[in-house]
Amino acid sequence: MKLFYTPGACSIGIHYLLEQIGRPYERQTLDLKNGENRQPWFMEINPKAKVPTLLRDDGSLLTEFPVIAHYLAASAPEAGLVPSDPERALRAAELTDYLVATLHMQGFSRIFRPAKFCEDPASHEAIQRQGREIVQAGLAVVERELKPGGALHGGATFADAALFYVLFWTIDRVKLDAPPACSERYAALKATDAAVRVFKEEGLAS
Ligand SMILES: N[C@@H](CCC(=O)N[C@@H](CS)C(=O)NCC(=O)O)C(=O)O
Repeated sequence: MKLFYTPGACSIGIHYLLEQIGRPYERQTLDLKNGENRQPWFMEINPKAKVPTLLRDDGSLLTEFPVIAHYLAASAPEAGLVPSDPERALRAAELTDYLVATLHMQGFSRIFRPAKFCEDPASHEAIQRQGREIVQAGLAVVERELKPGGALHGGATFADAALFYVLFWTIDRVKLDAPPACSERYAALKATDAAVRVFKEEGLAS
């Protein structure tokens, strides 16, 4: 397997999951800032021009964070990241999709890249504010899932891969307030050996 990733991008969640399951893999960085993802050689591999991109051992391509996360977790049953309780597995998939489709794509995209939403620089501050509001509202929903009594309180699932990067952006990058169960989960994830290796390999301060 080979992971194409960009240090500090959402691909850090898949990098974390790969380290967690312990299967052999290669990794290759892509410089998104310099548009390396749009170079012909990469577009030939992944026409979506995005990270994370996973090339499997049979040469087939896997894209979209929730799908890659589910695939990796399912390919390493011994790691126990796909819950055996079907309801909990469903909630893990639901949370992963919400983190990626709403908090990342709707919220953080506005914060990091307001020009994607409107070219006029005068509008960027308002777009970023809207992004922060989307993230904060989303975190309140995530909090209900993680706190005691919530569907994903307790043991690890593949949703942690998405929690890892969304909470990394929330707490370490943008420095927004995160509710208590989200903060606790991030502290626990960050303290794992897998996370320590990932921060080091991506050249990020932990
Ligand atoms: N829907 C994709 C989104 C991935 C995504 O937006 N990745 C960003 C980095 S965090 C990217 O590759 N951006 C490059 C670009 O848009 O040019 C997924 O779930 O994997």
